[in-house]
Amino acid sequence: MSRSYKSLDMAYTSPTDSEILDVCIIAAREAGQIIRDTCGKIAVEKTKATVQDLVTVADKNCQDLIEARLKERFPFADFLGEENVAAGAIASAQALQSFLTPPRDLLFIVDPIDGTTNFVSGIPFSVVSIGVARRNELCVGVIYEPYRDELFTSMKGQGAFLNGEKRLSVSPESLLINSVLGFGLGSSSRVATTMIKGLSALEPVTRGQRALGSAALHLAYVAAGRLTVFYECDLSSWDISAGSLLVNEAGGRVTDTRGVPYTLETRDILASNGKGNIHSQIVDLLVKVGADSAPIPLS
Ligand code: LIP
Repeated sequence: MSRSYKSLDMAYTSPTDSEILDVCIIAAREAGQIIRDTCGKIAVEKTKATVQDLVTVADKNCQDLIEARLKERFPFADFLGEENVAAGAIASAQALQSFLTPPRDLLFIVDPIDGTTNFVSGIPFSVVSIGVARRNELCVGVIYEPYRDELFTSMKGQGAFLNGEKRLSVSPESLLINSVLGFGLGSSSRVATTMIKGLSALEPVTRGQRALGSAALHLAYVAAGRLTVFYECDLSSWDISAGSLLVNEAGGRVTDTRGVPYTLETRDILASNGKGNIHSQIVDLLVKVGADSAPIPLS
């Protein structure tokens, strides 16, 4: 059901981005403490589309906590959480579409634990990701990495910050050959095959490649200038919405892998520092070798 605040016969004042950010930070930090305290100690509860696509009780607990905190303050907002959506790319795209048409006054897009395989394995590379959109336009992004207590935040038009004080800026590097590329192989052979094709083309023309196991963390690192580029196919809105706003607000560029500007429906993402010809060179290379998308089989 679409909730338009104006249609409800109740006094409602739209919250400011700053008010939204403050509550997202509280929720992200609380969920982050669960992640930090239980990393490597929680068994896999089930798998989703593939055996590589893991879910634990912590994913659901963190999502429920985040939703409760956000709904306490913004009861009429809509909430799209990874753990509420059936497995697979088609279900993910359909779930998002149901929140975009008609547009919602306030939509929270949440991945409670991005980097679940790392979390299950005890590898300290997983984050909470909260993207916020007003009528389909991103306005707030929060990514919290609890192991190093690094809080990456952004509000549209107001820059991106680390721990609320250090302004984030993408890498100044302008040459592809000096670029460090973050990537993920996804959770299906269909995506991995495409990604490996892309990496085979990019490896000879870049300085290094890193797979940290979390799309949101990769995007936060592009915004922070630690990675030059992040590339991955077939991701969901909850993996990349917060990080895409961070990269844009840190002076970077976010498109799909064919160079089309990012939207909430983007699934094949290329984020870069936007310097020199780095972005366009990568787009041209991916399209040339057929690594710009991982088509979903219709049957
Ligand atoms: C993960 C992404 C990662 C991708 C994995 C998985 P999750 O999200 O962050 O980039 O390669 O397949 O989708 O499932 O840990 O929230």
